[in-house]
Amino acid sequence: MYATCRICSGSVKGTIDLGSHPRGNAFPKPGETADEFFYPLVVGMCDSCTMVQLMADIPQEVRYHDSYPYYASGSSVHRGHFEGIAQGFLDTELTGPDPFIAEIGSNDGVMLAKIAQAGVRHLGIEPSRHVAELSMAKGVRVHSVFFDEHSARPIRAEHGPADVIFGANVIAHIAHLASVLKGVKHLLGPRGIFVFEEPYLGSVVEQTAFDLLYDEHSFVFSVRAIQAAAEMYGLELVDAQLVAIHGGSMRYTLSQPGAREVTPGVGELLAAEAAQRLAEHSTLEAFAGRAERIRDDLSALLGSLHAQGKRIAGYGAPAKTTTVTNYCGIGPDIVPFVSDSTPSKQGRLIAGSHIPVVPPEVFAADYPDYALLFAWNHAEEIIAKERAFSERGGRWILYVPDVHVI
Ligand code: DWN
Ligand code: ZN
Repeated sequence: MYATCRICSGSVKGTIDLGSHPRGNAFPKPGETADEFFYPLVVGMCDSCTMVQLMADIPQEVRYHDSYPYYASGSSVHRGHFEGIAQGFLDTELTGPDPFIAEIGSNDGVMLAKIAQAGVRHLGIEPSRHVAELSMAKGVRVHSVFFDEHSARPIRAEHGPADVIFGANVIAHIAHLASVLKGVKHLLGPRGIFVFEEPYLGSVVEQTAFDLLYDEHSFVFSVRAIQAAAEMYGLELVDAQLVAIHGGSMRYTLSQPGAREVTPGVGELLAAEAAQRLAEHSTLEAFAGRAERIRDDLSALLGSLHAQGKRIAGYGAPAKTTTVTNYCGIGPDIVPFVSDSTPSKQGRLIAGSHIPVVPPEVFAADYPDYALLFAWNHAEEIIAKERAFSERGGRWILYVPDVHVI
């Protein structure tokens, strides 16, 4: 299976085929599952620019609907992370006479609220209206549009060039990335930086985190592919740093060409990617083989626990839950409910697998024997919070990087 590369128009060879899947964050209500949207979850790499991407085209309006249920403030670790990023910008990049920072996909304002408190000129660009409203309540200025080369023009005309453009867990979502890079080129000041962090292909491959593949992730970035994409659209990759969030992310910094010095980290990461053979189709094929092994091991473990009469609950309903439950055939017969702290997900179902999402109180009221940790990227925070479950003999099941019980 081949597709045309969204970045360079080269040829993308589909190598990871996880079958037919619904949208990761659809969360249908019970009784509203008849017309679920399904698409083929096939991911491949471009022969020319090496960008790893979803083969299918999914209209973005279908994804970031007004009730998009993800809140970046939902974890205390994430809140601290984004407040730290805001403070970093305030200390280093936003120190001039009248600095300006724009954030693409500002979500519930977790980062920009701190910028707003400091009285610095800012603009959140967030198409999902209800999360935009949450950030407005925190004093954040928001423009409810999709960012691209067209919407960037009136933003620059009104606010002037940006000292910083930021995006977290959003840039890899945008299928029209080429147009976003053109928009960034236009909005970014001569010494400005475009900083974005996204789940990292190197970490996804290393940990076999197949559940990070779903409709919202149009791309899984590598340093090599981002360097090529930046160059193609008149920007330069000047820094890249690994970040321990979402199971392994990379923070990229782009500038206008020649405006900033390229840090040694870029070369070091490129060398590490070459050693990992990250730009080879065979690496993705091997990843797909390991994902199948995890699927078989997890199905076998859950089946055997169920046969022994053990009670199993799911913990956390991130978008990843949709991929793993649908790929592994896990339904409410084996995992009768998933506990999640997000009110807008509660009372709804995991798309496709139709496991009901319930509030954490249901989990605590009658602890199961095993908890399948779908939000494995928050393992430390969750396991610490749920100490009482472990103390009463409860065990956690994890499946990344392999199936294990703790
Ligand atoms: O790209 C994306 C990423 C990286 O973030 C998005 N498209 C959306 C989001 O993906 P996700 O849904 O996989 O995010 P999380 O942060 O892994 O979601 C964690 C889920 O677990 C949330 O629904 C909240 C829940 N949770 C909980 O119930 N109790 C989380 C914590 C920390 C808890 O204690
Ligand atoms: Zn390409």
